[in-house]
Amino acid sequence: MIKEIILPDLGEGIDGAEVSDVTVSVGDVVGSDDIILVLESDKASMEIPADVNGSITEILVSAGDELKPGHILMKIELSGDAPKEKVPVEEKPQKEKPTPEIETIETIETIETIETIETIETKRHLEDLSFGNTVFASPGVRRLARELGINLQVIKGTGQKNRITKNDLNNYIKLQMAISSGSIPAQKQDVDFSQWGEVEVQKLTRIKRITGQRLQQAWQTIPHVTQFDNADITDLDNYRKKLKTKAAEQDIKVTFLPFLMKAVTIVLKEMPEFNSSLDHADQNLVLKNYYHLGIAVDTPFGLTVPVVKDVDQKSIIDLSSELMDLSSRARQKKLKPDEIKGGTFTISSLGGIGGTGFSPIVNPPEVAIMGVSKSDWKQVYDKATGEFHPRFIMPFSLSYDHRVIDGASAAAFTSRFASALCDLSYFKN
Ligand code: CAO
Repeated sequence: MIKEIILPDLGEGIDGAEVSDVTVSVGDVVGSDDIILVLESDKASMEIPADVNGSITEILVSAGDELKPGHILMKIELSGDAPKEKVPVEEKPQKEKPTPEIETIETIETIETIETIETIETKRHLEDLSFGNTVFASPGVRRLARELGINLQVIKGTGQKNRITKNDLNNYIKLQMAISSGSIPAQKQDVDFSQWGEVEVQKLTRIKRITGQRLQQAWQTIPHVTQFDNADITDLDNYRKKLKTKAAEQDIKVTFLPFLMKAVTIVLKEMPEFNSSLDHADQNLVLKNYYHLGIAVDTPFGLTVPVVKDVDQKSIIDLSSELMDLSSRARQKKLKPDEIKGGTFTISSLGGIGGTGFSPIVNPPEVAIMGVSKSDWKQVYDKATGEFHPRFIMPFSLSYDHRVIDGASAAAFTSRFASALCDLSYFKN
């Protein structure tokens, strides 16, 4: 029996990937775990297994092809054990959101047919002020342009005698909306920097290009606020040192990160809106009862965010060893698609590098992200004794989507997180 091998769903936010290597040829006999294809997506290089046993009869893709989930990759003559048929995951049809574009068209129609209540004097004054005599446009077009603060002189008319039609205005509005939402980049001028000195041109990696687009979109569409705070991790540092020495015997490196992850899940359980997403229409909050943390990893190809699942159910040692594995495979582009999806909250730690604070960008569809900076010894005043004591202080920040989270909740979150780091009982099992 001949079966088609189909590209599975590649994970959250990945709607396509490029074939970087086809690792089999027609006639090859493969097992279900054998890799038949290597893809490069925005976040990682992904190895696609055959998923069935058999002999390849036809290869329908080649290096350089851009693929989307559902694409037929190869045909295979099945053999041996019955294939592990996977139930295809059907994409739920996205409900159409009324787009501002449609609303704009309706507004234009309405304005053209309904008399406004502006006085004639006001109209005349505004028309003289804004548009002068060189622009030809109907009163309806002028009125809408005036309401939206659009100077008609910047629009090229396509009607008779260069008259600006309703369509011209409409197209101009659509273009401006696309530019401001980031879907069309504003036109940039190519600058010849070599006129001022020697230059070198480096091609951006695919991960950098796509991450850049996603960051820009997140920055433009999410109203960000960042809350800064400090945590006293003196006792935690002592405890970590002991655990680190013990874990080193098993070749496991215990850094601060697993403790931070554990403490974050404690606070997420207490404040569930931080572990949520807005639905597609921005009308409902989807609260998640699982705690999968994305961890930003710096790789030679750019930023990658593998996801550690069910952090609340894992020990510090389990988390440490999982972090070592995920960050090392991220740096070799060896993450699997399901290892970079399903995150509910992200931590970006620059604590091993330096800095006193930064404001990370929320990783959609999540609504909050924590940024961790390098801890340092500080003299802290003890009100009870009236003395200063050296304490190990970790600066951290929380950027959040202000549509979902209020400033007061964010301040409560960071305070609670700081206090959780002082309670070592959370980390002892
Ligand atoms: N304060 C003081 N020391 C810290 C610290 C902190 N907040 N965080 C880490 N350290 C220490 C570690 O404990 C370790 O020291 P020891 O060897 O004595 O234990 C050292 O710094 C190096 O840690 P690390 O960076 O190797 O390990 P980590 O678990 O802290 O982080 C990883 C792992 C993968 C997150 C990190 O290597 C990385 O890639 N960070 C960059 C993430 C990034 O680029 N974010 C920016 C994204 S833009 O928003």
